This record gives sequence, structure tokens and C-alpha cells, in this order.
Amino acid sequence: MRTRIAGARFWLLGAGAGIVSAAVLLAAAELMALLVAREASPLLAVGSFVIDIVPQPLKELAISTFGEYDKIALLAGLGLAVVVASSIAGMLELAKPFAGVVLLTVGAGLATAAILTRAGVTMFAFLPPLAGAAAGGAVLWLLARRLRAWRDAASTSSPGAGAAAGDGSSSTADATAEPAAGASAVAPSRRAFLTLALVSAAAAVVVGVGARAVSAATSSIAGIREALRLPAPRSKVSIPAGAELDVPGLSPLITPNSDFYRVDTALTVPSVDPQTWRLTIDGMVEQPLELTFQELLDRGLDEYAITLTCVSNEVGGGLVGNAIWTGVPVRDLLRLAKPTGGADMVLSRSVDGFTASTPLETLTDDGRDAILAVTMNGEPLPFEHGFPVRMVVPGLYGYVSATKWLTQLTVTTFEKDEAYWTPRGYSAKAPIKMSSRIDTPRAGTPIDAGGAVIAGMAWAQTIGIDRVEVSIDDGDWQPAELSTPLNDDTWVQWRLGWEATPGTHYITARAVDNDGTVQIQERAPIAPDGSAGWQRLLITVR
Ligand SMILES: Nc1nc2c(c(=O)[nH]1)N[C@H]1C(S)=C(S)[C@@H](COP(=O)(O)O)O[C@H]1N2
Ligand SMILES: [Mo]
Repeated sequence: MRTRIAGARFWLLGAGAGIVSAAVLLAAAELMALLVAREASPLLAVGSFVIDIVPQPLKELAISTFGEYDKIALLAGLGLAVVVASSIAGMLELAKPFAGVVLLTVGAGLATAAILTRAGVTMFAFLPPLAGAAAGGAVLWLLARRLRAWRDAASTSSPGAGAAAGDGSSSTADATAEPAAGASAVAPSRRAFLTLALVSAAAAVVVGVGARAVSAATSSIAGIREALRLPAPRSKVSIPAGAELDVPGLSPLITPNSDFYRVDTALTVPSVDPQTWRLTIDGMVEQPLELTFQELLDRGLDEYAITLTCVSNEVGGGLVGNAIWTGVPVRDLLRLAKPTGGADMVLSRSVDGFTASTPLETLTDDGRDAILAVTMNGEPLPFEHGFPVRMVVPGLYGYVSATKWLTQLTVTTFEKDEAYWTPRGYSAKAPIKMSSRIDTPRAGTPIDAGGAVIAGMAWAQTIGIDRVEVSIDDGDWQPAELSTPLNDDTWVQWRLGWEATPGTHYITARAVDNDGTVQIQERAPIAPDGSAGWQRLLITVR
């Protein structure tokens, strides 16, 4: 009985040795990544790889369950997987020398494969996982050897010593306590194991956390962005009188950067130095070209107000925002590169490998202000929104147009190339659908009877909103008051006074665009090309 419990404790210590070795592996890899290839951090690369391969329904489930914390949840899940796998490696190594080392090496090999699938990998990207596997494997081999020596000493020494080494409850605290009696053969081997385990664990934490911190601190891009002084725009967006309605609970006309929705596949926000940033324009062009940040700025900046919308925005949702951007029209740069006949698409690429497919004619259209943006609401693009350069195209959902951390425009065809989301269940082409949203009152928040205001936002990018109508309890459509539009590429605000009577009421909103098209009632899901339908809310009036 006693030996069985003692055995269980050794298996547990074996698992612990595995976890310590995995920590050493990750820490050594982080250190090597800091030195030679920052993009090759195994945990982050595997995380990014997982983001790219999980099927869309699972992604949506993750977002609906964890919301903004989806990426933290992913890392926690990966951490758990590492703990489980390395525990198994530790026990395997205890059972059979090198068995666990092989498992660790396989893990590092998988991480290497994940790293090599990342965009922007350098030639030394294999070194971090290799260094990690060497360090982690060596530590595991040594720990298991010392653990076996301890176990053998414990089982061959006197019954008293055996009892001491393997005494009952098997907590690690027990293991550090002095044995009761006659354990002279056990003590040195136990000490040897525990010393190595503790030193390795401590070193892994110090080195791993240190390397990450240094990596973050020395990516001085934050400082560079702070110090960046961009030329003033040649032209400014004029905000007409009446552009903004004053209604409590109504979204502001211009969305502050801190409130602007963020959607991307980037596990860590790319940091791109504007000094080394280059934009390549290639593919089906007569004159391929490369542009520096300064050369882009030298073309002159103009201000544009454009409302950006995500294809994943549900009816009534918040994945839409309006900003004032400064930038350079994409058509001017394409004109320099001279697209050749037959091309019908521009594949824009981010430094992290994300791609978007935008119709060439949309980008060359003189009537459409597709831009390469460098500022957002008066400051350099925030890192999360694509610093230093992103694309913004009025009237197209973000996933087919709004590439952040932009680095390449390849003129091509829809037949030849496809973008990130196309094989993942979304249309290759995706104009934004007209929509209207009720911001106030809110379902689930009762209001007082009497004079109330129903208000919200509506957008029909590139065409413009003609009117918004509201129906209460499915009665007649009543026209709402509209804010003065900034242009046809931005949303407008609307409001309607309402004498609310006690009870519950349905309120429904719909928009009509400047072409006279009425927003369609029928609901559509976000995939493959965006949600549709009227928003209809049940409101309680007290
Ligand atoms: N590099 C990169 N750019 C990207 C994406 C991405 O995943 N990676 N997502 C796109 C999508 S789906 C949308 S809706 C917009 C969102 O831009 P925002 O995060 O600035 O609001 O960015 C687009 N640009
Ligand atoms: Mo999106």
C-alpha cells in the first residue's frame, strides 16, 4: 500500500519535472527569439496559427463567449495544453529515458511548423524552438534521472527511510521536510532533484518573463509613434451645422479612437517602424513601385470622413464606427503603377499576412475616396487600428478593404487570388448593406411614460441616407429628424419624439437611401456578406 502511494508521488514529481522542463523550453525560446528572431516566439506563433485554422463557427462561439477577452482565453487554453502535454512528457521520461524528451522535441517541432507558417518570418526563425527544445530536453533528462535515483534509493533503503521518502499524503511540502530516520541514501538524491527543479523553474520564470518584458520595452515603436509629427492636411472635412444631434444615449457622430471597435486576426498587435515601412505595389502593373512612409506623406494628406463597418456587425450591433482620417487616395498610387488590362482586383496585404480583396475599379474610381490612411481623428493611427498605414474604402466591409498594418498592394484578378476570409465562408466581394440602428431607448432598460426620444444611426455608404422611418407597435411609418450628413460615406443620426404610454411597445426603424431603396425587412445572417433586416425592439414604459 505504502509503496503504491510512494509511487504515485514520484509520478506526480515526474509530471512536475515535465512542467518545469516545458517552462525552461519556452523561456529559452523567448530569450533566443529576443536575440535573433522576434517573430518566432513559439507560444504566440502557435496561438496565431490556431486563430487561422479554427473553423468560423468556433471562432464566433469564442467571441460570443469571451468577447474582447477571446485572445486571452486562447492563450490560457494553450497554456493548459502545454501543462497537460508536458506532465505527460515528464511521466514518460520517468518511465523510460528519452521518451519524454522525444515528446518535448515533437512539441517544439510543431511550434516550429507554426512559426514557419507566419508571415514575415526571418531565416533564423527556427532557432528559438530549437534552443528551447535543447534546454528543455536537457533539463527533463537530468530531472528524470535524478528522480529515478531518488526513487531507487528510497525503495532500497530501510523500511523507515522508504516510509520517510514516500510518506503518505505526498505533497511537495512533505518532500522538502527532513526525513524522520535513517534516510542517508535518500537525502542526497532527493536534494539533487529538488535543487535542479527549483533552480530551473526560477530561471525559467526570470528569463522568460524578462525576455518578454525586454522585447516589449525595446520595441520602441511606441515612442516613435508618440514623437511622430505628421504634416497638416491640405484640406479639412467641414462639419456642417446640425451634423450632430444632442440626444442622451445616442452615439456621437465621430467615434473616439478609444471607443472605436477593433476586429482583426492579430494575436499581438504588430509594431511597424515607419522608418523601415515600405509599401510595395506589384502584380499586374507596368511599373512596380516601392514607397517609403516619407514618400507617402510627401504626396500630401487630405482629410476624409468615412464610416467603417464590419461584416460581422449584427443588426443593431456596435461593429461600426465613424472617423476622420487623413491619407492619400489609392487611385493616385495605382495610376503611378499603371495596372495592365485584365486585372480586376487588388490584394492588399498586412505585415502579419492578413489579406483583403478589393475590386480594382473601386480603388481607381474618381468618385470614391479609397485611401491609404495615416491618421485617425487627429492622431497617427493607433497601433490597434493599423499604425503606420492602413487602407480605408468607403462602402466596403472592412474584411475586403480596410487592411491594417498595410505593406503590399498586388494588382491581380479574383480568379487568380483569394483573400484571408474568402476560403473561410465569406464573399470575395462585399459592399456594405444599408442599415439603421436604434441607440435609445434600449431593450431591457425601462423608460418613464411621457415625452421620450427614439434615436439612432443609419448608413448607406456611397449613396447616402434620404430618411429614416420609425414604426411604433407596427403602426404607420413616421419620418425621423435627420442630422445633416457630412457626406454620403458616413452615417447620420436620427431622432423621433414619442409620447410613451405605460406598457410594452415595439419600435422598429428602417432607412431609405438617396436612390429611394428601402432597407429590406428580411433578416440575413452575417455570413457570407453581412447582416440585413430591420431592428425591432421591445420597450417597457413605466
Ligand atoms: N491586418 C489586418 N487588417 C484588417 C483585419 C485583420 O484581421 N488584419 N480585419 C479587417 C476587418 S474584418 C475589419 S472590420 C477592419 C476593422 O478595423 P478596426 O479594427 O480599425 O475597426 O479591419 C480590417 N483590417
Ligand atoms: Mo470585419
